Amino acid sequence: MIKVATIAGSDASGGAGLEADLKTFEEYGVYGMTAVTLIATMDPDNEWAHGVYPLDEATLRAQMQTIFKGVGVDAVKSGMLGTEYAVDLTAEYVREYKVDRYVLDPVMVCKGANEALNPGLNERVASKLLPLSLVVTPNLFEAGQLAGVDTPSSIDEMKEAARRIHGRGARNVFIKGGSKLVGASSATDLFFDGTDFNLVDGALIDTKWTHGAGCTTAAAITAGLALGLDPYEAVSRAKKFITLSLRGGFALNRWVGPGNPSLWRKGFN
Ligand code: PXL
Repeated sequence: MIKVATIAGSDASGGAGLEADLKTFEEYGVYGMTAVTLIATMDPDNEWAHGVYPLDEATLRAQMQTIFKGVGVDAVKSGMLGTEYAVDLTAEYVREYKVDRYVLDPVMVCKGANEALNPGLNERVASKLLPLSLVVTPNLFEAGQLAGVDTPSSIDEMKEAARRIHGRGARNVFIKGGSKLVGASSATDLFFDGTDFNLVDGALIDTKWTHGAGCTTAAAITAGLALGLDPYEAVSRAKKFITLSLRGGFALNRWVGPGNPSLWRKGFN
């Protein structure tokens, strides 16, 4: 059995975070494990405002020991880390266990917000984790932050950000969210392996129910890598996976709605 792990937050509403990762791993037919960094909650009495409850360092380290020393992994993903020690433990275990297929999803904000929750932490993620990553999966905002430039607003600016992020140590850079560029008529993401740029195109799905799309995409890339795909193949398949999932997007309540990754299993691919 192919085994993958996610080091991520739990989203109590189930659409993002490690819940999205596990659902995606299941669709890919790989065995998923979790090191929980924090629990994210949403307040129905206060416009779905997010609460963040980190787990302490010893609890996180114990989960890392379970996974890396106790079992072993074919690929690893990290998502919302939330604390300095979660960043440091991720770097320590990826390095010590020589994890080659490590996907860094540099989660800085939940959807809607466009302000980094913790700029100091983002810099720590960039300096400690980019050099260990096989693939990094920023959205436009995160790409700007990692690259030290304004949020890209054109394909050329996405390319420049990708170049800079590659220069900081990521072996492959996948910038998501070209659909947000002015006038975009398709969902165009950008893949850069340090030599060539590839535009990864998908249909632009007209839905506001996209909660967890970033987590799902990075989890799909991780599972694809674990199954032996090369980075570009893994990204291309993940793009099909998330496009299909978003076609099945649905409302959980008036504030939030996730995609539906199970459409993949149901044969809509
Ligand atoms: O989608 C970003 C994200 C990642 N991880 C967790 C989250 C969210 C957004 O809600 O809750 C745990």
